[in-house]
Amino acid sequence: MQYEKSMKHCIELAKLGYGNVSPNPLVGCVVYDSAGNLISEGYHKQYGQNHAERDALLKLDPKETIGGTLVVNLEPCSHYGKTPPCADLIIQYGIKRVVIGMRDVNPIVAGNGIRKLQDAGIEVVENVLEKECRVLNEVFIKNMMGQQTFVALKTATTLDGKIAAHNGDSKWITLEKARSEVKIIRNMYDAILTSSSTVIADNPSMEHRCNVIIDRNLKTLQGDYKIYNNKRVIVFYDKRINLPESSSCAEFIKAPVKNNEVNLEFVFKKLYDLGIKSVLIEAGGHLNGSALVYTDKVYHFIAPKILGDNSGLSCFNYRKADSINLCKNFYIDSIKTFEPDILLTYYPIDNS
Ligand code: AOF
Ligand code: ZN
Repeated sequence: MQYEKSMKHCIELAKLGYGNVSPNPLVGCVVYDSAGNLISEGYHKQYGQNHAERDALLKLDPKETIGGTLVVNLEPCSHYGKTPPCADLIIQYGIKRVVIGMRDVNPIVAGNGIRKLQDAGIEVVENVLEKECRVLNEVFIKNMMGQQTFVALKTATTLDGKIAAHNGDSKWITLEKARSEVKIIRNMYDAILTSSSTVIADNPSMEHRCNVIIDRNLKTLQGDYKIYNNKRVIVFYDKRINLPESSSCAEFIKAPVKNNEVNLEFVFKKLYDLGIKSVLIEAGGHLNGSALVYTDKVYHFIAPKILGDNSGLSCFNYRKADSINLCKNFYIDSIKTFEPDILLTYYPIDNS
């Protein structure tokens, strides 16, 4: 049996949980009988509901699974949480071999699931497509390891790195295929974070279940902006100013301000405490630049256009490097085409 192909299948199933399982991991599972026939598949669908392994096994009669193989992208759990331990159910179903993508980083599980299976005489194959499985659950890993919100950032630029012309015109840099991919990316994150400047300049709807606006002086309260039509809106503002009494359109949070900027470390910490375990920043060069030190991942769409204007707006107003060896460095994880545009996905290299 080709485990890598089965693991890819698990990853695809797991992705069906995007938008519904946070703060839990994305998990998919497939089951084969003793002859190697695929007999079931499952995934974690909703926070608090069955784990992927339980979802896949409960569709079967234990007679069918005796001597079979179960493939799952995350180590089966060993604890009583919202549901009983998946490892126990796997043992009850007479599975002979369990193939795992990565060990669980949740300290309650962390190897205990594997031990439970091995103690019951089950063969455990570890680390199949481990890198892919870790990328799939990079948010869960950061949450568990550092109790911090995962910060992603999306930008769309011309070939010469501009997000708008000098007068602010930005519609449209990328075309339909790229823009529908953005909707898919947004759904992967618990919230979209933007700035008052972007709200005022573009009046975007940024449709999402949770939108966060950094608005130091509460400027967005002076207009009628579409972003406020979303389900949940959180606004961070300067703690030294007074909130107008009639402000009921959002949750308002007082934040410390330094050098005329809302303290982003405070913002991300507060979001984590509010249960927002991942955010996607969609803003202009100013917020993008300030957020870069906190950013875990960048989605950078590039349109095959040259603005050719030095005074066009750049995607990152970051600390100015006087020499190339002072640049902040990244590694490119993938390059995908959304014709006629491309999407580069990159991660920061530490200490640069
Ligand atoms: C999931 N889905 O398919 C697997 C998980 O609160 P609970 O009971 O849902 O448990 C959540 C933990 O269970 C989670 O942090 C992870 O360690 C483990 N495995 N979780 O949500 C799954 N297999
Ligand atoms: Zn479980």
